[in-house]
Amino acid sequence: MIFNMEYETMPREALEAIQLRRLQTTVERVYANVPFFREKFQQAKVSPADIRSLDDLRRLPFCTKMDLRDNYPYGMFAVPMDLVVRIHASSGTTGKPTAVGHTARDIQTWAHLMARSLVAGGANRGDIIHNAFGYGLFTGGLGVHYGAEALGASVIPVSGGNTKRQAIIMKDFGPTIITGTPSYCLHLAEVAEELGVSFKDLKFRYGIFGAEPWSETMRAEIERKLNLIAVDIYGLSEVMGPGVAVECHEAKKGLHIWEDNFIAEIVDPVTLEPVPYGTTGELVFTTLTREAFPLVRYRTRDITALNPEPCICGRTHIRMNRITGRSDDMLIIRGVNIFPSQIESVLLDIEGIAPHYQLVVDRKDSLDVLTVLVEVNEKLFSDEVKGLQAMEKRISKNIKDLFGISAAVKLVEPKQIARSEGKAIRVVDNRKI
Ligand code: DLL
Repeated sequence: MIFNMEYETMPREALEAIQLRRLQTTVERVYANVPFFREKFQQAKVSPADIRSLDDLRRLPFCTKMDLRDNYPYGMFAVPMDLVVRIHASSGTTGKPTAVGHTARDIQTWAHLMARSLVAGGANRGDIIHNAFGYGLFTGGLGVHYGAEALGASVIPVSGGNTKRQAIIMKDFGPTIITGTPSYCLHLAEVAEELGVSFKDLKFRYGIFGAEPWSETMRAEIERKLNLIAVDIYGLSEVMGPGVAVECHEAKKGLHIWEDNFIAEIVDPVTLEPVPYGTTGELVFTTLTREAFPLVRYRTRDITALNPEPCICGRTHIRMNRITGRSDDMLIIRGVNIFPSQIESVLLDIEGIAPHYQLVVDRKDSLDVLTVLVEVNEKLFSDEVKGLQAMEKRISKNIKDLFGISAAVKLVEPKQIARSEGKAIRVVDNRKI
């Protein structure tokens, strides 16, 4: 089934005509209402009147997460606060996260795009959706929730965590669709098995997973363990939340980007020049319908390639490959986005800690485990064991308070962490996904 036949299967020409009209409106809106964009456009010597074709998009400057942080919290909003009905924030950031606002119409558009995405992923009216994405500032839980309601499916707002209870709910409530991060849902499957709840006896047909990188190998494992068909959903809070792009269950080969709402470009992360279809580079989005938080040429740092080939599902919207990495050092640990520099700021607040640290990430029982190795100075290291343990606990607590995730902290002797000739190796990611 296709949720919005007219728009999802629109011929390219008509789709591009809509894109141009909406791009012009967006550019006018940000120029009039967001000083940041007005100044950037003026520096680049472009004005809204210069945008006469989709190719003119390339004349506009890029924006980055740093720009959003600089204008924190509401500097990038394009509407007065009395029109903002919801505020989300990007997860796991210290001090200055990114705040993103939505008008009532933004929420409606998002719910609509999520409904499209759920249907593309195999859901329908009458389905019962076990939504294991976290509810809160993170957009996953509420994004899926509103989409499920717009579709007319029944949604169980179970959120993340409390895994044993989830297993019981899955058995008793008979959900037919599961949504969540792929790693958490695999973990959930393992816990359920331990409790004697077998996915073979459950009613799941499809699982719609995202918010973190995963692979074809993981898809095969999830499909086998959870006994369902698994599809990939993508999004980011700055641009909307989940539902920017999704795989169709018919092809399971690349994620359709809802192009009537977003223009996607792939650029070389170094030269920032657009690259041809099929070439891997950094994904850049321009929003076309966002009212409260429109973005022009936002660099996502996600690495992928675009595929314009027609799809067997009949949707005409371009597909992007699975995200294969990032052009920065952001890590996603249990769905929480973390930059090594943010851990660094926790460490440097503490006396006696040398500026050498390393984040080691492993995956145990399908869950990410973060270990933070931290060098201490000679003086501190000669302290009693009790003092060192107390410090490990303190750092671990600070990380938990700031990011909401548990990390094992290990203090090590001076000069224990390997020095590199070039950039320090801050992250050792042992996860095989
Ligand atoms: O993760 C929104 C979302 C929720 C997407 C639920 C899908 C499902 P943020 O917390 O802002 O938003 O994180 C966005 O997560 O730039 C990617 O690096 C990564 N990401 C999201 N989806 C995928 C995916 C949500 N399917 C950042 N595959 C993005 C790989 C993903 N990475």
